[in-house]
Amino acid sequence: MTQALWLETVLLADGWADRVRLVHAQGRITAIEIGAEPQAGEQRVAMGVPGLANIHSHAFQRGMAGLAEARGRPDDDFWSWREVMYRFLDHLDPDDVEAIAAQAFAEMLEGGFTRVGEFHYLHHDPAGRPYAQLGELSERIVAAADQTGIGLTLLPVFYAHATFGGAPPRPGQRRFINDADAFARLVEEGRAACARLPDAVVGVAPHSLRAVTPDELIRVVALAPDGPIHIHAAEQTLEVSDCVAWSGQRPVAWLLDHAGVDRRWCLIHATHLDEAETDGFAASGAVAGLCPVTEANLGDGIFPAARYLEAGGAFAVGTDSNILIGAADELRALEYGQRLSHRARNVLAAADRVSVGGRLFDGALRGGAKALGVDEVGLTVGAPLDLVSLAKDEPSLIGRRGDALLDGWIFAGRAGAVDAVWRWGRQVVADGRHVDAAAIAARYRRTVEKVLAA
Ligand code: NGQ
Ligand code: ZN
Repeated sequence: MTQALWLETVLLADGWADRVRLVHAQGRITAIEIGAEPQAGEQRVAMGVPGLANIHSHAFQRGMAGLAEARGRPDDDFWSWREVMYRFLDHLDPDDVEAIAAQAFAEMLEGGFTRVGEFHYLHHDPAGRPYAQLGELSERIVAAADQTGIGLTLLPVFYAHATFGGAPPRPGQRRFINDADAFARLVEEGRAACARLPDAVVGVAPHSLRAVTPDELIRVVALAPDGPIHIHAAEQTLEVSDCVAWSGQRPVAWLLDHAGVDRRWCLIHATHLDEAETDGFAASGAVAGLCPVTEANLGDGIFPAARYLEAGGAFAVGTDSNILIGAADELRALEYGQRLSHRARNVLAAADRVSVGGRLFDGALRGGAKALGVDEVGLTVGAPLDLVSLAKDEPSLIGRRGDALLDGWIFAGRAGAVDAVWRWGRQVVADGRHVDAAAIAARYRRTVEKVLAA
């Protein structure tokens, strides 16, 4: 069935346009009319932007958001946070994983993301035994995507070792571990599970150079020869020094030299780069998968975004630990990290795009599509109708036009700035809430109460 939306102003793939009708059928845009008159009975939107990709999520971690913010030992750091996270995931059964993922995915839609790259590494039961169906927990991620309507790029994670040099995994990692053959089956099952979603993509995710040997990396990448291929890299200085001790090279330098990193790849975090790595990475065509809110929360450090963008590097944003979920939050944190470290303002603006919001939104839109294996970028004929409506009574949007709307939303928008979202042509957020929010939240509440009481 053909349907249409009429927008007062909207950011199309080739720029802002006014009085636009987006005609869509079976999830995709079939026609765009600019300078159109609204028709009686047609749904109207004041200000629209394309939905962004959230390129890096561990959905289950939403369930422990805010629970690791009290000091556990005087030198709390990323690694002690990871111990808390491992203890939390020890309790989750398949229903819990689905309930938490549905809550996280609903919040992503409410926050302006219309597709998620789920970096999915929780595979086995709490004792580390495979479920009767190996891909049971991938199925649950797919079910949560199906229920919420979010676009899914499933990234099954290969994890085999505790650190560099093929070290055996630790007990806390038992739910993640597969050999190469089992992993190949897991990817196959993930593809089969995703067949029920309209436009899902399945890639692969070697977890990190800590968790995967070079031989395993080759086998894992061969399972998704066209990508997307995602890997955590250089988030922590300990990983950098361990990698140097193992190979004589830093993680990103090693990947660039040995792994065939190109536009199929997304390097998650890539926080700690020297200048040669920054420039080599930017030239590789791969995407930097930045997760600024989580990176701040975990005390990771600051990605050299100014130099990387100057060198033409592609980037996208992700919510990673899901401590707080929102597209504007990630883009704001990305720019603020740069302002704090450079003691300057409007650091990530470009000569040909002086609006920081415009530059960051456009960059994250392009990089996000590339990283999640989506061909179309933004609102254009043939692309999915994945649309975010900004609230016309949001104070920080009053009297703005064009990129100033993005600056207002990203830097000054409050909760509620996103008032409606369409994904695959269907309205999934109305009045700022997911259309199924009540049921999803009730199930999430029961799950978290149960898990925290355990
Ligand atoms: C993860 N999260 O896989 O959930 C990781 C922590 C690790 C982040 N890196 C575990 N933010 O890297 O070993
Ligand atoms: Zn991660």
